Amino acid sequence: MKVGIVGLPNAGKSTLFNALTRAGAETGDYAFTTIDPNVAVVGVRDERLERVAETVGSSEIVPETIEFCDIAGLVRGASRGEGLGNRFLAAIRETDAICHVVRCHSAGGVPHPEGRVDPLDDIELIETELLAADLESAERRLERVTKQARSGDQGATAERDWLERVVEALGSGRPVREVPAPDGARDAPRRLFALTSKPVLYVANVDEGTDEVPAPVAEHARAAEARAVAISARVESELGELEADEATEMRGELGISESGLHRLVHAAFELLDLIVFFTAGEDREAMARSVRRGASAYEAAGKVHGEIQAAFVRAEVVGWRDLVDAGGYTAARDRGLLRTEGRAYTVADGDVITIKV
Ligand SMILES: Nc1nc2c(ncn2[C@@H]2O[C@H](COP(=O)(O)OP(=O)(O)OP(=O)(O)O)[C@@H](O)[C@H]2O)c(=O)[nH]1
Ligand SMILES: [Mg+2]
Repeated sequence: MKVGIVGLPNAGKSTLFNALTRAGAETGDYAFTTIDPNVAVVGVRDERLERVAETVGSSEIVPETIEFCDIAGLVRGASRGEGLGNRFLAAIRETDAICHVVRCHSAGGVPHPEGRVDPLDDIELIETELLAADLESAERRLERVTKQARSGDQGATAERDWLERVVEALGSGRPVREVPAPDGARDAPRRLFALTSKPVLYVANVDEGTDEVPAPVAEHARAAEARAVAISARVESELGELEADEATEMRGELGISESGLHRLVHAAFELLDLIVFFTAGEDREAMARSVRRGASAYEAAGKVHGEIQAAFVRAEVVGWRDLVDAGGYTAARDRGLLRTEGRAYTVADGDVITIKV
């Protein structure tokens, strides 16, 4: 899973990125601290996987990963070349989701590029720039596809018709995700790499000590069928520098129940409608992989390895908690908790799957 981080300069994008990745990207209280994109891959900590690994005696834990890409801030008029322009958006064209960081904290020492803190206005400003960037690329693509359509290519004709509707929607302020692709051009959205076709997760960068998304941001997210989480990027990045038990103690003192990062990752999985399954064995690695909700055991096998998928005979499946409670595979089998399933089995979140080849 790849996630691109957008927002105004000084919104806290790199601070959040560092908290997520511990990658040590440069942050600063001036606009355009980030110029070149920062990219880092992080393992998603999953306690269930740790318990499974312990139960079956795995040699190593291999978590699912997410790649985060932190780019320069967008300013009003970026599409017309203001600030650093919008070319750096190309770095996040191929991501699966957008994480939109919105400044909601009121720390006086951090200048706001518009000179005031107004989360909803900021969101609209950024979204206007994303629409403008998509309009530019949709117009370019439309020109190319129109030429192809002249030769009578049916796919190109369907894509052209779709792009015409896309250009019209973008021009009137509607995102690409609101223009469904017709049957004849199913692949067209993928080829456009539109930013406004991606699901959005709003991160409200709030004052420390709060963990509520400001109402206007929450409402905006709801209307857009997006998700929103409140995080203090600064607190999370400071906690990220502590040892795990120190951080837990600090969280207790600050009254933050669950790690903001955990909530963010959780929300990203929900946003993308992903679930997690595990594979684990004695003296082998214990691994977590995500699949879309509703995926079959056969698709899950493909996430593990192409060869394993090709050789799929059956799957042995047990819920992670059943496995842990039983104390191992043999006991789980004796209790009738370990089931044999075929390729078509629909994977459930938290399944531990052994693919038999
Ligand atoms: N008080 C407070 N300050 C924060 C918070 N998050 C970020 N900051 C500060 O805001 C400033 C800007 O943060 P950055 O993470 O560099 O912002 P950015 O969005 O990456 O900015 P550009 O790279 O310039 O686009 C830094 O001085 C941070 O320490 C927060 O949650 N609370
Ligand atoms: Mg930055």
